[in-house]
Amino acid sequence: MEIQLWRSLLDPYALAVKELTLKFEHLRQEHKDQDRYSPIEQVRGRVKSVASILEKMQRKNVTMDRMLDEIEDIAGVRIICQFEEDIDTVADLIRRRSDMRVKSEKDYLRHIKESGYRSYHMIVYYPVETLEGAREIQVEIQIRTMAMNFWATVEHSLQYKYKGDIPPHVTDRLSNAADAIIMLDHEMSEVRSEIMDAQVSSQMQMNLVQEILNTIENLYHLTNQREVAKIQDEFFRIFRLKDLDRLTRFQRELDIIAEGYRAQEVNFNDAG
Ligand code: 0O2
Repeated sequence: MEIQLWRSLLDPYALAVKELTLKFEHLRQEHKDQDRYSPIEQVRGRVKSVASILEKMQRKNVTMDRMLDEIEDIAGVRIICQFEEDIDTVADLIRRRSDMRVKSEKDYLRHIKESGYRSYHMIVYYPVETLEGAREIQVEIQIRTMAMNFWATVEHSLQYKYKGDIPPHVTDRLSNAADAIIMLDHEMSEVRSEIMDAQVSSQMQMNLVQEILNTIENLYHLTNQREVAKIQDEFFRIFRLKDLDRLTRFQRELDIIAEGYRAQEVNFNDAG
């Protein structure tokens, strides 16, 4: 029997997971930087353990030569959302991307699994560059809410503990918990727009404060330090008011002062 070199075999999968995790995290950051609500709350990735691959091959009767084709979740990325509505948004984002191609989709939101499992799955082809050249890797992307993820994580641990044969009294509890999770996601969706507004405002404030402090720091290097100290005092006074409009006005005024000194664009950490 041919010897399997698992580490080299799985290496491109590790690269795909790293790249995709970084890309989805970047997408989340882009939303935040532009004061927009991010449908992505958290990103996680993993390469399936060899033990888990072997177990799945046995269960599905897959031979070694068919493994890379038929075990579709060797590379796995999980995208966690706050609200159920975000799941469709993320799935759409993925369908529109030019750096991956969707192979198949499974909707366990509208077709809940018998276990109570809910999630949206997409298998995508993703190209990676290796020493041997370009390769297309299959990656399973699971998209689910935080609440769905909590349930799935707990259920997965119990499946492991009871080797797939969870006793009925625990199954009943899990089933009740799955119903409660549906309710919870539904309730959160009802106040979604309020929560989104609150989060966008808080992000806007964080971005504003960062911009103001950058400008103050740039001014510090360019102008009279006593003047800058006065500006800083005024900033602290306005910051304490917790009034986003006042903070926005202050930033505009500061920009005008900074324009005079061309301080806005200067990043002293990058200079020289
Ligand atoms: P791991 O440890 O997460 O890698 P299947 O026959 O159901 O095992 P299939 O047909 O390849 O798998 O695809 P499916 O149904 O989309 O499931 C793939 C993955 O979804 C699973 O991988 C789990 O991560 C998750 N999943 C599917 N069903 C359930 C469930 O009932 N409970 C939980 N907690 N997770 C589920 P693995 O290989 O099972 O595990």
